[in-house]
Amino acid sequence: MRNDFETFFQLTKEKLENECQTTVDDCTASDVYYAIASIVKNDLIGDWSKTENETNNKSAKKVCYLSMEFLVGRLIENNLINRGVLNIAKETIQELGFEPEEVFMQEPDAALGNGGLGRLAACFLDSLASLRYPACGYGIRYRYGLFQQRIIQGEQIELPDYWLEQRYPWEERKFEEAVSVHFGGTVRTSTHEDGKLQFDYEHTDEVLAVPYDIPITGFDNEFVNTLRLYSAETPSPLGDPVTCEDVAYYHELGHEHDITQISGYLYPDDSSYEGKRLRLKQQYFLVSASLQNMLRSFKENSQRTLNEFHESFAIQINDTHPSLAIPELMRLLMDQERLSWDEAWKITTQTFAYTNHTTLQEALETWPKEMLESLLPRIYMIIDEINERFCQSLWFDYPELREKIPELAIIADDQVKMAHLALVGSFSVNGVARLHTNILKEQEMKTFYTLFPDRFNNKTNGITHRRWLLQINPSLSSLITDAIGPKWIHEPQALIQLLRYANDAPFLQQMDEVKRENKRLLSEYIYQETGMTVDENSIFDVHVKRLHEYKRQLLNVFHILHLYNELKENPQLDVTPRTFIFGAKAAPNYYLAKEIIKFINVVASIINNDPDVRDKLKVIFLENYNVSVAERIIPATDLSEQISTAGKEASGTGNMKMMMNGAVTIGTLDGANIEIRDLVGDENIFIFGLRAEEVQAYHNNGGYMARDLYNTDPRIKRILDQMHNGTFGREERAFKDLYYNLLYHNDPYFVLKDFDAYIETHELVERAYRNRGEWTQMNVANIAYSGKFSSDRTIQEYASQIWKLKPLL
Ligand code: F58
Repeated sequence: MRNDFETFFQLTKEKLENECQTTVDDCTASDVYYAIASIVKNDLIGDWSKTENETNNKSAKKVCYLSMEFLVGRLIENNLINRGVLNIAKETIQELGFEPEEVFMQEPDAALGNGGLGRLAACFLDSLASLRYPACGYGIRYRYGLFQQRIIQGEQIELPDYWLEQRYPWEERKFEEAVSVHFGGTVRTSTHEDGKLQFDYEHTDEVLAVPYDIPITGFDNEFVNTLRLYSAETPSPLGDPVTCEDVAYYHELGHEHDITQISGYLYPDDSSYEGKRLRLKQQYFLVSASLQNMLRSFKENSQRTLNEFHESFAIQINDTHPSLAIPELMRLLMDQERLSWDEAWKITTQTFAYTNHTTLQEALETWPKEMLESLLPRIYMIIDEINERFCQSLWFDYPELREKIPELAIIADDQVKMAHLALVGSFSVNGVARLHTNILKEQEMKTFYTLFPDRFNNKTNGITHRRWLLQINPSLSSLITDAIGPKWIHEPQALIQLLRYANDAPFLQQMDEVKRENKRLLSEYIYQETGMTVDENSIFDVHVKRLHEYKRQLLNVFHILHLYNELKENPQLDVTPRTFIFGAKAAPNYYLAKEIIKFINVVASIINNDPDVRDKLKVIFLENYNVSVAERIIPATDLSEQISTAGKEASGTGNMKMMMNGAVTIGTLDGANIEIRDLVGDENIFIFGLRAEEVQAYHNNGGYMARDLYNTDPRIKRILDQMHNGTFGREERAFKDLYYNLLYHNDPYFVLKDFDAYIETHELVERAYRNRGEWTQMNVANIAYSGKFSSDRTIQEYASQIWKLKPLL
């Protein structure tokens, strides 16, 4: 595309007329959005097929990223930046009488993920394309993304997220590449003419997996990868496209509903893992369709033999959710391609790599044996055989581990343990931050680590600095580029050069102004969303992430209440004004998490309406936290709350996004916070609280009594009593369950234990913030050292150390 305004404007005009049936005078923001998306799509389509053809022609190895979640958010601005036309698109929009933001907002925020795990997958796709690695993301095209959250009288209400209501311009339906996925039925065993066993499946339910492809553009290159999302549809009995009669026929059987449910909605829960049949169906649907697609493409395009499949594909499984891919590849290689078990196993175990994202026991997936066996009989047979062979090898090759076999087995107590399947069937298993990987090796997966020491490796997470700095914080990005040149956009480690400016007063002054402006913009948004005005000079103290007890939003609220109580007692107290900003969704069935949301909102309403503290404290809960809301909040953050119970947050990625935008972290030594601290040094971060080893020691040996703290620390007693005696709710029972959990269940996430250290550390924050010059220096240091947390670095490590993948130049 010619990158000049005239051409772009002319193209937009033509699109409006030809595709939107409107004119430059009558068009709406939505028309302009579709017109511009269409220009970008046309512009990239040639590069898209070129990328695919080149990958095939050069027999280049490709990585396939299998994930139940891709939290992509909006693509329009990202694509305009990547294709180098953002500024002329903005000019065009303004010429047509609209604000760019108004037009970009027309795109639905694709919320096909819950949080960090899904967003990581999206950042990885961005880096893969930007670094020219052949790659494909495989996921599900959920008709409903993560629920939309409304807060009504302080409580979370979930509404369906029907994001496909209007046409989604980025996707391409590829019906000709649809494949069938089979569920249920029975397996008949016989002897094939080649003398090997033959497995035939009878009376199965067939589901059609129809791919929808989304282009993933690289930054400032002509590289375009694919995100392939599968939709579940009813197959036509004749194998032809579905007709009206077929639909009626299936409808009658209630079939269609069951089938389309498979890509119906995204599951929002990891507070406890319950075997849900529909989720199991989703997982198999995803992996079966993806693997059939890979095999088909391999046979069509590759000169290699099947034994070399792993030279063409590396498959990364994002947590255990897609781990049925392991038995599925075995099935396809044996039953369809007629390879022997040993041949198939060799290929499979050279192909798969598994990433773990959690050590929370309750979040580890297991499936009831009967459920798996009845839904996927052949897959169950294969898992059973993998398990049998694994246990045999333990028995014969590791006699010292014999007593551990029940603990290590894939199938035990009538449950199938997906993490064990993933560990046995992959050549690599990685954690997502140094501490997390060490916990896997030394605690959670200790015996597996002694068995397979070479499989374990760490890949500290990263985020794409192009979206999370360049796109969302244009004024800071310009300031950085003016100071150190544009190299950082391609090589984020170059941000380190900003250290040269750490003592440059005019630069620090400009940094401060940028932050102020970003805070002003966020204040406007807060006003628009909540009707609340906030003090732009206050500390913007931000806690945004999924709501989970281990993330300890409750600890944050206790700090707020502590300040409130202090101010009520002594209204003259000299505190720097603070605006506490929360954003969080709770899984709909996670009762305590929803109570915490309610608690935050009740505390907010008391504080915000109390004239005694109104100028000093404000508490804002922004509803429906999602990628787009994060994009507004992060550039305006002063203080980044990363206060999980040590050992529980695998990595965290919000911590990285905030750091990269200059925020200073208050956090525990958990996940990637540790690596942030290692880089910026203790002088540029506020660390407090129990360490992971201490938390573990309390778990193992006891020795912590929450009640003792209640009895000895009057600040804690005051807050808990308020929670319990109705101060924060008219109902007699208000927040008693949170209270009971702390006192009677002995504070499982050590909120009270870390309270004192947290309060003290916040006092240090306040002191530091008052010294504007020093605070801004901390901001600079955080940005300067954030290069390591670019997903480009993470992807280069995966590519060279796990996938053995080369960029296509
Ligand atoms: C997150 N997991 C980790 N899970 O909590 C976070 O520390 C890490 O940085 C991130 O992965 C990326 O590695 C996470 O987001 C989920 O969203 C669950 C997935 C399964 C359904 C319930 C939510």
